[in-house]
Amino acid sequence: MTIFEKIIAREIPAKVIWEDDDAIAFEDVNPQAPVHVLIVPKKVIPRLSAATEKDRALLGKLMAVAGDLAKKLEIDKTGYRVVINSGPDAGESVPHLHVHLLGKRALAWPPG
Ligand code: DGP
Repeated sequence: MTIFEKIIAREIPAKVIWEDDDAIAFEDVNPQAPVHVLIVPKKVIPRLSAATEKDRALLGKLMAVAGDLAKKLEIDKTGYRVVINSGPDAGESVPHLHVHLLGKRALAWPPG
């Protein structure tokens, strides 16, 4: 079980800000910006490169939820970044697909 499955199962605590039957969003434990939320599908998909044709609607939903939460967290006007780290070169550290939503500060580009 990954750490995110344990959060979904409420076996370990997290600051949950939104949830429905398909996904959950909670604050990142190691925030890289004043707003740093992880949007995690409840279906276990290890990473974006492991998603299949069947996951397309779910992937779209994760993006839509990121936009909704950006509004809820009032970073939609100042701007925000949505990131998925897939695989070792991207620095993926938890093998359960998740979308990072970062904002409330100016973010550098290109990323490191
Ligand atoms: P990534 O590097 O893209 O795989 O991002 C994994 C993120 O997960 C990282 O920013 C830190 C966060 N994280 C790891 N363990 C926990 C945890 O137990 N609780 C919470 N809230 N976040 C975690």
